[in-house]
Amino acid sequence: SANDMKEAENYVKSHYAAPNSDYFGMAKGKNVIYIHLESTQQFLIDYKLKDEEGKEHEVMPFINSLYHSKSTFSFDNFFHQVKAGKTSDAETLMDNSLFGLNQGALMTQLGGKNTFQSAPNILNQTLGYSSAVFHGNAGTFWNRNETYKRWGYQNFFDASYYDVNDSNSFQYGLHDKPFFEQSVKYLEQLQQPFYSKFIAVSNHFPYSQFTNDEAGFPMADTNDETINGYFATANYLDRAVEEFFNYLKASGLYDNSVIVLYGDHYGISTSRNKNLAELLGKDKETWSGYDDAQMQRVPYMIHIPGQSKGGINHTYGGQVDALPTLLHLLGVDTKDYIQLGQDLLSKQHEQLVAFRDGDFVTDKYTYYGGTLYDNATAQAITAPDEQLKTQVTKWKDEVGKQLATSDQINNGDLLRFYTGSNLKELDPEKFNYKNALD
Ligand code: GP9
Ligand code: MN
Repeated sequence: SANDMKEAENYVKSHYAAPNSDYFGMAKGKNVIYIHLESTQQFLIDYKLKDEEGKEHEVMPFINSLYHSKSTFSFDNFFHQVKAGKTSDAETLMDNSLFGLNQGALMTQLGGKNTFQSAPNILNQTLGYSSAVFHGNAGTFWNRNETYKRWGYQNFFDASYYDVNDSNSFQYGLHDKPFFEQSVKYLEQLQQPFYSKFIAVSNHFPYSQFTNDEAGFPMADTNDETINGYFATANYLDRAVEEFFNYLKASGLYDNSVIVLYGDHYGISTSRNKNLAELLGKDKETWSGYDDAQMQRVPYMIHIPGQSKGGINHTYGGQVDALPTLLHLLGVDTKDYIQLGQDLLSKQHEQLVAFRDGDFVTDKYTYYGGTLYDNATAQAITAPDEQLKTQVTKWKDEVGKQLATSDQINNGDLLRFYTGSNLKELDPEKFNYKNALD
């Protein structure tokens, strides 16, 4: 009901983090190009895989160069917050600053029904942005073709726009190099400024897409085939992204764009982490829930060509924080929007990262699977003092409130009652994803 919306609004207002004037509007007027790094975890950044002879191979040299660039706001304590909706949950978080559902996938269950106030719609109505998603898989996967209309995406280039065949694809669609290559002719026709997202997919489980020879990158040598192939597919993704940047530079789009790279969720599931331990220089025997929690970091980098205020930012945050961060860089204040995250560059940003199941991480503590850990020692805290106990209870409540508000908004379809922003109602039926740009 409208009353429930009011309650959610009160929470959002009380949780709002104001933009930092050092960064607000820094990327005003620029195109936005999201590059979705499938299954890419933060530990791959700067990682070098040793081959049988002990020679080191850098997994993601190009993305590492962006990560260390002064033109990039890079975050090394940024966590995914997805659950069963995986990629689609990450998209929900990044485009809406709302969580996915606790069970199943929001995009499949509610994406074709609910009212949203998503990034492409906000940017269209406030600054005249056009918008598009590019993805070399069937448009129905995760109910994207319906959901995107309600998010305000004007164009969706799904597999039907690409030449996909047995030799350039696998079960989740077109491989990243042909994907970026074939996307260019559509991207060029978008009206600027645009908000766009490229969902690359080659680095998807089971990571057996390439054999050793095809990949041109060594396989890891563990007893776990999934882990063994992961580095080579990540390397392929890296090289595909580099090719895409080369195109952006050649076309002139690069200088007018903000390019945001993010990992959607883990690539190696928690049940396999012990098999990965040795490659990370860790002891399998002492691997704990603490370590599993730390593995949920994913890359988040905002590359703004021409500026040099970037660097590696250690703020703790998650995918829910991405939209307010980006909008503030583009010069759109988020105070009238219903967004559950906080600008990572805001002085008011609270370093409390909710996992979808109620666990959480802060800059000092990790609460995972019912156990509290000290980040400084990686050890469980079995007897916290009163002060810490009170603090942990407060964090649990805050995390619970953030997740519950998200669920109320989504399950109650509450945004249809929201009138506190200047956004006009969006008619999803006005978008037709067939024959775009004809
Ligand atoms: C395929 C895709 C995969 O279209 O986005 O999603 P995931 O399995 O990672 O959720
Ligand atoms: Mn995914």
